[in-house]
Amino acid sequence: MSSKLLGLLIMLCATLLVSCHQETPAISITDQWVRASAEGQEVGAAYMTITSKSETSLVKIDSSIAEIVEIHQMSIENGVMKMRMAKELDLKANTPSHLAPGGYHLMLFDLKKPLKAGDEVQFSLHFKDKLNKETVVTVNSPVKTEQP
Ligand SMILES: [Cu+2]
Repeated sequence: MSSKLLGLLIMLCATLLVSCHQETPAISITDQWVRASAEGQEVGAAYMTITSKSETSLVKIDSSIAEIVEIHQMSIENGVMKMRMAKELDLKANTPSHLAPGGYHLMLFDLKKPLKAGDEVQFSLHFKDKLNKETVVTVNSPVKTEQP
C-alpha cells in the first residue's frame, strides 16, 4: 500500500470517529416546556424528558428565571395530592426519565418575572456520575399555557 493511500485511510477513519462522537450526546433533553404563570404567582413548574447513555444523577439545576430550582415528585397518597422534594434524580442508562405533570417536575421558586407563553427559559442541568464526574447540559424551554 502506498503511503499516500495509507494517509488518506487514516484521515478518513479519524473523520468517521469524530462525526460518530458528535451524533449522540451523552445526555439528551427532549419535550421540554415550562408552564405559564398566573399573575402574582411566585412559583412555577418545568417539565422535560431526560435520557442519558450511562448511569448518572441530576444533582443541581440553575435557571435564568428563578432563584431556586428544586426537583419535586408529585404523588397521590390516600386521595391527597402530595409534593415531595427529591435531593437528586437518578437516571438509568438509556432509559428516558419523564418529568411531566402529575409526577416529577422542576419547581421554580421566587420567579424573577412572570412566565409568559412564547418566552423561553434557560436551564443549566448539573449531572454527576458514579465517578463523580460532573456534566452540565444547558437547555432552552418554551413557556406554554398547557401541556403540549
Ligand atoms: Cu413542586
